[in-house]
Amino acid sequence: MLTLQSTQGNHLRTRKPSLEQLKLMKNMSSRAELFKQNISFKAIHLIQLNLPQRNTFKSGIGIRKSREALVIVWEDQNGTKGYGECSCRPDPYYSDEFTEGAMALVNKFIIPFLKKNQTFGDLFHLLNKIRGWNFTKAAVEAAALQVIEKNTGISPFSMMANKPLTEVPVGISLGLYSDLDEMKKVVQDALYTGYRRLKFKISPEVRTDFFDSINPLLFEADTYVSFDANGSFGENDLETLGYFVNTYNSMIEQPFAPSRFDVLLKGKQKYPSLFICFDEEIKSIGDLIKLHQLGVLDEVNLKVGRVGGIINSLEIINYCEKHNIPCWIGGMFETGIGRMLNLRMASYLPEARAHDLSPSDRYFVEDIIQPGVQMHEGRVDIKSLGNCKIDTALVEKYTIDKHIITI
Ligand code: OSB
Ligand code: MG
Repeated sequence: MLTLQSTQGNHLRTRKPSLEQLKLMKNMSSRAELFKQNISFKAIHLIQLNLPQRNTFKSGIGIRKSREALVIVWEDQNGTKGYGECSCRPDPYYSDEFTEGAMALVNKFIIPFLKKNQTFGDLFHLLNKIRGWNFTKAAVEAAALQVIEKNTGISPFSMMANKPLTEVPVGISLGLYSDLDEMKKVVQDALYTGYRRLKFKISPEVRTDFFDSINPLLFEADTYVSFDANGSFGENDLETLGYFVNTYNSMIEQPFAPSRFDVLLKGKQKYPSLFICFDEEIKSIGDLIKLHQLGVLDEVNLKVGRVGGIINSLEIINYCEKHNIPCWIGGMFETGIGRMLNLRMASYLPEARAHDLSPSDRYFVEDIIQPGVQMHEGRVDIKSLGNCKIDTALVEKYTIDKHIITI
């Protein structure tokens, strides 16, 4: 079991700019270069998919048996296509976005403002004028950026000073279990498969006695263990939360509801060693800076969609690096389209222990990219992703609704 050191109290200490960061500052012009790129527009395709999952997944948010995904395709005047995945849920229970709402937003507040030709800067401005709807904006941005990269070779990742990793360590997120034998088997399988981290969903109703019985397995293994409460603990649930704080000396993701700062302070006061990773609560760099400067943030689960896209994510990664904040990439059960982007983003986080980015076959009977994302000994080889192509026949097979909107 690894011990984490709290960054509390250190939050105002920053590193001197390293050579890498100086290089980064020099590279800032490439952001301007990207923003100047022209992107032409012919059509947006809104494709709703329903991908059967291998297993039912239960968390504090709800139960999932299949992944209802929204793929947004940007088609330019030459027929070049870029793909983005809107990874919000079909219901507004993780964030306030939901699939049908996302489609309405694109139809009403994005497409009518697109021109035959614009710069990426124009598009970025148009998207960021819209408040909220981060998953939706991120999908449009990702699709457009893919078109630009296909046409010019210029990508936002070229703004990064660090060289990307060639391999990315990944973990597994395990749901809530009501059957101990099932839970034990899943844990044994996950340890055997070689995941670099096991993340358990927890809630105030969680059976801590189940954890008592699997702890020998967990403590014996050399795998990091963490927990994700999806904001489910209130001030009357601190005793249950204490079980996880005191038993594991590990990280707890989003223990309290976003914005319940009062409960957060009570929790931190009661358990000084409570090490908090924020998920739902960080939707922008401003949220991150606020929690950091208030001294309550220990770690960040960065979801590209949740913060409104790639450009915003890279800004967050740079802030975390500068302030020594551990940061890793989270997931929303993305299909191969979103998963490949997440993995690419993860390759720019050399310090991350593991990301919530398991291989395709952990989630789906069949992914829409072929081959699917593969993992070896808990790592995904970034180069191998170059072979993963969107399989249009499979996209069709799992499509439940499709709209093509042109101007
Ligand atoms: O809280 O991290 C979360 C999935 C959907 C909504 C919220 C969360 C999650 C996960 C999935 O934990 C992790 C994964 O994709 O492997
Ligand atoms: Mg989470």
